[in-house]
Amino acid sequence: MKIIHTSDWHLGQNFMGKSRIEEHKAFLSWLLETIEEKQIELLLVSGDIFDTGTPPNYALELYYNFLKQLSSKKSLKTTIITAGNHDSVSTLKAPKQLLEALNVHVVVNGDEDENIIIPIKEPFIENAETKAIVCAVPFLRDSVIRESLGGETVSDKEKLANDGIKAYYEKAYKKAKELEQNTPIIAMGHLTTVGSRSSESERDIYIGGTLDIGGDYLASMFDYVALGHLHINQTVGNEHVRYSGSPIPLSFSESNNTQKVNVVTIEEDVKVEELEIPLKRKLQVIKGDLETIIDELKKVENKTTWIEVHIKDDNPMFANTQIREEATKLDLTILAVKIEKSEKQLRAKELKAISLDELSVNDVFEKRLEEENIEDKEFKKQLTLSFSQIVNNLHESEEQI
Ligand SMILES: [Mn+2]
Repeated sequence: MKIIHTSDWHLGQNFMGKSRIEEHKAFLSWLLETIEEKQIELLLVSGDIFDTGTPPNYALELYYNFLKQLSSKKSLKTTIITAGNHDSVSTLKAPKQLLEALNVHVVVNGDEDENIIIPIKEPFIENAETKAIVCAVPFLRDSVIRESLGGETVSDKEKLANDGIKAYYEKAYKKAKELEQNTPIIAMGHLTTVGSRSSESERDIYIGGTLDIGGDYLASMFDYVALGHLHINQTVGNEHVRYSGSPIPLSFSESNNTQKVNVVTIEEDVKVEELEIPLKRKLQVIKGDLETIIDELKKVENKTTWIEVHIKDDNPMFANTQIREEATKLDLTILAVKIEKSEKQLRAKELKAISLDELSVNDVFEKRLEEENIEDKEFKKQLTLSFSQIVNNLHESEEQI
C-alpha cells in the first residue's frame, strides 16, 4: 500500500500582509498530480490545515476544491485529515458527514464521540480485506487528555499532558489490535516529540511542557507514525516516526528548509521516500553591511522572491534608505528589515534585532540618544524635546503643502 503523509499546510496564512494563495494552489495541484503518478491509495494530513480558526474564504475554497478533485483519483481509497492546534474544531467539523461520503475522514478533537480508529479497505466492496488500520490522533486538547486518564487526578500540568497523551496512544493501539491482529497499524499525531528540531513559526502547544514522548516509544507500537506540527521534514529517532514538515516555508527562519512530503510504502516492511515539493516562491534572508546587501540584491534573479534584510552597518538608517531604493530599482520585494548592531555598535552594548517598521521616529531618536551615554538628564530631556519639535514642524509644513 502506498501512502502520502503531509501536514501543516496553513492555508490562508497572512504573511506580513501578503497572501500565500499562489503557493498553496501550486502545492495542491502538484499533490494531485503526485497522487496519480505514484498511484497513492491513502492520503494522511496531520493537522494545521488552516492557519487560523477563521480562515479567509479563498482558503476554504482551496480546501474544498482540492477535496473535490481528490475524488477523481482512482488509486486513492481513503483520505484522513486531523485537526492541529491552529485549526478550529468547528470549521473542520462542519462538512464532516458530507465528506465521509467521499471517503474523506475528518477527526477534529478525538474525544469519546469521535471514531479515530479507521480501517483502510477497498471502498464499496463487501468483506474487503483490511490493508491497514490508522489511529487518527488529532492535536489533543486538555479536556480530551484528561478524559483518557479516566478521572485520575494529576496535579502537575506537565505530567498530566505527558501521561494523558501516552495513555491516549496506548488505548488507540489496543483498540486497533483488537480489531485486526496482523495488519499494519499507522498512527497520526500533532505534537512536539523529544529530540525533534523546530523552527520559529510553530506555536508552542503544551505550555511549559517538554513532552517525554519520543520516536522509540511510538515506534514500539506503530508501524509508521505520521506526525505534524513541526515544519521541518525529519525523522524522530526512528526511521518510521516522521514529521513531513510544511509544504511551503512559513517564516523567514524556514527559508533554508527543503519542503517535502513523505511517500510511505507498506508491504512486507515499511519504506519511506522523502519527495521534494517544487518551490513556487523563494523566501530569502540577506545579511550584512550596506555594500554586501546591495551586492546580494543584484544577484537575486527571481523577482517573485520575498526578501528579509538584516542590516549590520555602522549607519543603519542610511543603509536602510539606500537598500529600499535599490530594491525598488531592481523590482524586488523586501518584506522586512531588521537592524542588527555592527561590530562598532556592539562594543557599545546590547545585541538585539528590531524591525524598523515597529519603531516611530521618536523611538529611533531615543535609541540613538541612549548610545551617546549622556549623563546630564536635563540636557537629554532638552534634546528629546527639540527633536520632537523639529518633527512636529516638519509634519506641519508637510500638511501645508
Ligand atoms: Mn501546529
